[in-house]
Amino acid sequence: MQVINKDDQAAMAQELAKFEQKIADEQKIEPGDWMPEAYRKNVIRQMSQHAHSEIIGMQPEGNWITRAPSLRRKAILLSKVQDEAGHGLYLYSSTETLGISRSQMIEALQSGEAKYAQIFNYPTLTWADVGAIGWLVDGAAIVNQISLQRTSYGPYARAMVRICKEESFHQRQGYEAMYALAHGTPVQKQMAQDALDRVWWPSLMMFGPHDSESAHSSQSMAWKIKRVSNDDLRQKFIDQTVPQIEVLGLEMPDPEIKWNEERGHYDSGEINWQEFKEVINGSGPCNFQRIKHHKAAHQEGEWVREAVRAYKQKQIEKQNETAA
Ligand code: FAQ
Repeated sequence: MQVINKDDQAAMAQELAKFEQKIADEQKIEPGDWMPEAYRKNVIRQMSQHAHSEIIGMQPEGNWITRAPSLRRKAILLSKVQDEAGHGLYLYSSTETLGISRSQMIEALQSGEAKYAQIFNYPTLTWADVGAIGWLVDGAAIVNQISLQRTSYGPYARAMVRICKEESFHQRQGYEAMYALAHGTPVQKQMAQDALDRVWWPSLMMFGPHDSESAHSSQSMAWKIKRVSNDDLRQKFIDQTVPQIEVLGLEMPDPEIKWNEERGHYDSGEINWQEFKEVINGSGPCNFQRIKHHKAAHQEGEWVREAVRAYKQKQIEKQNETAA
């Protein structure tokens, strides 16, 4: 066990007080700043899981790129999926500022140690699912990410500002695709309804367990890593989405959705938390397939990493030659 002497303890207490003051003053914590180890670990956990979600999230939609119903839809979907890759890359880079390498994060994802958003473990059965993902999944992601623009870790907050702008386009294109289906033939409308019914509940689960069950919330809220609670964000999403369902002319995916005048919010039914637990613990419909595909794609990209290493080595040798 490491023994900390009194001087070191006093210095640490001072650093901790400075850190807490910064948090209280709404200042950002930056990569070179002192931070408690538990803060660093928690931000790495959340940011890397967020990055993994963006990357794994490319798979369900990527499945439809070759089958998009028109050139316009295909071009939009291609650029959206590329945006998700970009989001993953900003987030991996920002997470690296906390002293973890990208390969360590990938290893944690592939071994199952690190999670990613459960929603991406469901299949995309029809074209309408692609619309529903843009509308509901990106819609839920934005509600959360807007609050994360004020997260206390500087690089994460700045990444969120850029990501939110792109997610906003994603949400709109998804809604527009759903609108076209909902106002199309009876079969297309039914496809839109089925996609809404299937994607609705997993979208609500994206906000995580109820506040009372959330392991990390109280510490994350105290350190302003999270700015709004899981349940409050979920309610915000429900309140903004129900009127959109009405505009689409679709049936509510949950018969218990009802405006509550007293609360000033929509009431809704209870989420199937057993299903949530199973999916986050690896037993969702597509968990195995998602990680298998990730491993294969990562393996196929090994030649790029090899080339980067060889190039770096050459640069070092050149520098050494010039210095000699
Ligand atoms: N899925 O104590 P809490 C996107 C885990 S980006 C899987 O409440 P926390 C873009 C949680 O990790 C979507 N696991 O946790 C896109 C923890 O497990 P751990 C991703 C979940 O962190 C769109 C345990 O349960 N967005 O969609 C989930 O305080 C379309 C206890 O939970 C973010 O990651 C879940 N849904 O709150 C891409 C936003 N919920 O780590 C392609 C940033 C909880 O101890 C297509 N993250 N868990 O093993 C956050 O805001 C938070 O991490 C929460 C969870 C709110 C997700």
